[in-house]
Amino acid sequence: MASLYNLWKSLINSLWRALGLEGKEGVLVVLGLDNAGKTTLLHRLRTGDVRSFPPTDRPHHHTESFECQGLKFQAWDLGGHEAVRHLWEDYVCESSAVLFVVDASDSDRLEEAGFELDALIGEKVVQDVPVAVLLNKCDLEEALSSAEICQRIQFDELQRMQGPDKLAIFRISVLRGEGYQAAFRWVANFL
Ligand SMILES: Nc1nc2c(ncn2[C@@H]2O[C@H](COP(=O)(O)OP(=O)(O)O)[C@@H](O)[C@H]2O)c(=O)[nH]1
Ligand SMILES: [Mg+2]
Repeated sequence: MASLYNLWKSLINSLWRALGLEGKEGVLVVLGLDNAGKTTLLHRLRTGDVRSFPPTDRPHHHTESFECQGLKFQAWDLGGHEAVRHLWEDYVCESSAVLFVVDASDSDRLEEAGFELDALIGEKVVQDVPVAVLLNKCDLEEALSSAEICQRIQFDELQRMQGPDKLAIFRISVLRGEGYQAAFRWVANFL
């Protein structure tokens, strides 16, 4: 048992090192519409496992969290769950950084994602908290270009409000294990 635990620990250590998170402490809040890929990302961070699994559409599980070596991850589904907004707002205020996951292949819900981002940044919920926008599912052919997504979520305006050094955008594929390393290294600078 002890050696299994050590194996797991060294796996997590090397994973953390690659992300620039080794020895860092803080609370990272993961936000985004349902189906963006938050659970998959957290699962990957927790286990190194990249398997695809069915969307988490269980109605009573709009939040999940895990804690590992001084880092606490707390994820929330946004959109249509206004009742729980005050819950995650409290977390965001106290957090070290926000990871905002967007499904880059879901053209129909980009405005909705942009609306939530605007609520977060425009209403000063995040204030000085850095926000990394993760355009996920870039492995899919139907994933939109960064330029189109930026235009549709009015990224320039968000950046003007948040400040260019506190808002960054990354193209990622959790499924392929690509892109989010750069995002975490950016976030790690603030921890
Ligand atoms: N093609 C592709 N699908 C993904 C990726 N990340 C997640 N998914 C899929 O998107 C769906 C929703 O993911 P989930 O993590 O449950 O989203 P959540 O609602 O934000 O927690 C699942 O079927 C995942 O397998 C990705 O990078 N590429
Ligand atoms: Mg989920």
